Amino acid sequence: MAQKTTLNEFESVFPKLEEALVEHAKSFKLPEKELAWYKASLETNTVGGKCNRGMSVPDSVSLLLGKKLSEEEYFHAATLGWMTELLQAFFLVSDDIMDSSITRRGKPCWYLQEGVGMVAINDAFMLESAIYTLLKKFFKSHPAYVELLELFHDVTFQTEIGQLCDLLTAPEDKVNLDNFSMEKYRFIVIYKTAYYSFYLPVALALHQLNIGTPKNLKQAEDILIPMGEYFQIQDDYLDNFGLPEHIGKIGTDIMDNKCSWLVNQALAIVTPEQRKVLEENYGHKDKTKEAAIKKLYDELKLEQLYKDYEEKRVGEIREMISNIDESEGLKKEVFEAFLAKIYKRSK
Ligand code: DMA
Ligand code: MG
Ligand code: MG
Ligand code: MG
Repeated sequence: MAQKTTLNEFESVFPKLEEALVEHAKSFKLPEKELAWYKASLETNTVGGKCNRGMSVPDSVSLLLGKKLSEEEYFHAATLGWMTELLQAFFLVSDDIMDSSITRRGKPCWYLQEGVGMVAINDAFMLESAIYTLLKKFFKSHPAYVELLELFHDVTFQTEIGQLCDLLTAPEDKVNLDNFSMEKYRFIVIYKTAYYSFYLPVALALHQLNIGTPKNLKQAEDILIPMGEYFQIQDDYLDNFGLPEHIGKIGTDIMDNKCSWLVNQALAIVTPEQRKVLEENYGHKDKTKEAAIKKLYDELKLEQLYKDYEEKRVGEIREMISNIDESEGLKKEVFEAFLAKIYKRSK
């Protein structure tokens, strides 16, 4: 029988990885002060989240094997999981700078913490490098080492083109609602979120077990990309309708002029007068204007629209899962388990 990991169990692996990363930095005689900085950045930015992505690696490996993992299997799966969390940390540290965000995981964003500032940019790069340090140390002799390396490189690029499109579609103080469309939206979210958050953990699990066949990877991608798209739609919904106490961050999408799911839904149903409200108030760093948009979203009943979308989409994803071909070792439960983690989430 497969066994689900717990946050405690998963987090208990992190100190070993941190030690390996610190030892690696020490091998270049990195001075004490910088070593302590690196440790603080690793701990603050990598640990303390929900670890949905990271924990999905050991959970998937266990489901694929249909048994509780041995200590060694668990360590390797959790190490791959922590690499997804390092990739996420790299993206979040930079995303918060680019989005002018204030809080993350209930604390000030890293770049806003005492004495950090733009050093955060280099810290983001170092979080990314840590992935490859760990990969080399723990997976160098794994038969899928090159596949793992390429997977991280490919997914990183995919996320970066998504972020590029997200940012260029949201220029500061140049509001043009005609730039938004659901087609643009789908491109942004598939690349900025779905690949690294959903495809990556499952692809890592398949490679750990040497069943990353073209057929298995393709089937995983075909389901996990729509699932990741749904996840980012939840993120956009929660940006406005979620409670900061739950989501650990304060929404910035309206002020940031983002091509969010909500604004696209609004554009599809507004009257000409309501469109004027959008045109005059969207995308400004002004609390009163933001409040006018929030009021419009309520009038348009976007909360209910989202809930209806969620039910419909989850039904469709379940249908896709039921059609999976398990002949090369893939298992439907991997996708069911991932979906269960995010269905109706409030954080
Ligand atoms: C998330 O986009 C994408 C990446 C690559 C971090 P976002 O800016 O909506 O995320 P958040 O709401 O967490 O700032
Ligand atoms: Mg952001
Ligand atoms: Mg962003
Ligand atoms: Mg968001």
